[in-house]
Amino acid sequence: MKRHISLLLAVVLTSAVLGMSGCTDSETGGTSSKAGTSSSAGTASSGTSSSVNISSEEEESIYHAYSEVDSIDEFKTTYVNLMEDYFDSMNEQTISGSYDWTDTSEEDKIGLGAEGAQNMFDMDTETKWCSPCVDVEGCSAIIWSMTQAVTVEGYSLTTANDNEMFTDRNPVTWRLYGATELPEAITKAQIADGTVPDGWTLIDAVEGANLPDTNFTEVAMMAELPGTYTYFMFIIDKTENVGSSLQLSEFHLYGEVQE
Ligand SMILES: [Ca+2]
Repeated sequence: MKRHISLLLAVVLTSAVLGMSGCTDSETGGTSSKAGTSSSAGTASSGTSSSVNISSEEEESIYHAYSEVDSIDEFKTTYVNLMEDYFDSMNEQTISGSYDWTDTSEEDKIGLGAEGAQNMFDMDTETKWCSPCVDVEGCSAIIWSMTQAVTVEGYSLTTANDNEMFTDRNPVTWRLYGATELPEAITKAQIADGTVPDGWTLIDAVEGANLPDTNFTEVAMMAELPGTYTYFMFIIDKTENVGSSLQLSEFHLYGEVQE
């Protein structure tokens, strides 16, 4: 049985046309220092929202409001950065915007091909995933495997080198799933209508985030539904400017390892 969620994507066609901006015009930034901290903006739900209980209520929204952790330093002290030691590989099921993230030909390395989703997992904020989400409905489902099962308690997103210049590239609405065995491939149609293949379990879903338009800024959130998984899927449902680009320099899972 597939989960259905009440996904409200305000796809404004006019902004999709007027707001387009590619990723390759962005390379003049990157001069700011790496902030590495979050601004404790947390005012919304904090870990117990029942709005993510999607067990059988098809019309019930799984999303909760965006809320950063109060202290990213304490967060990092409490939990292990799971991506640092246990990231295994990107999965070929990944749908990364409008282009093929697996294309690493030399000529593509000067453009979008060098800014594939795998750049979110290299522990380097100087490299980024930049995706032209002009087809924002069903735009992106980033799928990867870990070297072993890990227990995810929270996660973080890090802005990229030029968010101060391009202030419409942050994700606004997203979902994070885990699986113990790799499910069948998700399709763009499924992403667009909010369904996922059997086997994926929701970890967290945020709606209406307002990430900072600053460079190299890591913001962390607690997972609403912590769990232990080997495979993960990160879906972007909406960006700040539908039709413009999306970018993140890093995506980290935090939690514990089951030895
Ligand atoms: Ca990176």
